Amino acid sequence: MKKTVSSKKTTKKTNSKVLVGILTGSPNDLPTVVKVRDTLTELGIASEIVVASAHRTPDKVLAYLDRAHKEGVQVLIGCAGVAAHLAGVIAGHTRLPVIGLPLSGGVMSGLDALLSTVQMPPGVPVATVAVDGSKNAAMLAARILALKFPEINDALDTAAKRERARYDQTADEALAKLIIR
Ligand code: AIR
Repeated sequence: MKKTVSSKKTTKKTNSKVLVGILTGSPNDLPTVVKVRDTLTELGIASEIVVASAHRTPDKVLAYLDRAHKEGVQVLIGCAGVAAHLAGVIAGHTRLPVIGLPLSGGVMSGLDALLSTVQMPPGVPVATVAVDGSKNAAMLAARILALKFPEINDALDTAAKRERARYDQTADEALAKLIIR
């Protein structure tokens, strides 16, 4: 299958093999979806983005899943807006863990996508993150992979320490400004 965008830049190259397949329903979703790829790349996790719609190109979704299984992809992320059935359709065709990323847009600002993604029937789970929650979709994929890949666990530790330091520094600076005033 062509027209996939793989992560080329990995800050810490732990594994060049694609571990995460990110599917999204429209090219218009890409500005939000690329943030999933970027967060994974920062953690040294190779991923690929595929534009395929559960409604417009269902055959393409299934063809990608077939390839992903053969190539050893470990986690799938389904991203879509409005009637967002992509993650659910993926979950119906795989045993791999599926993360749903509902996207905003449309008349309901993402509430429609959130419900369409999260309200799965018992037995077919989709781990759904917040509307436009690109970072958490990537972080959840990383946590799943960390069970199997120690280097990803290490990358998550390092990222958590960095975030903590940044948070503390921002808090200190904000408090210092209050005291100066
Ligand atoms: N979509 C595409 N096929 C099925 C769904 N649910 C979603 C896309 C996008 C929204 O419909 O994920 O968020 C609108 O798509 P477009 O291409 O009209 O901008």
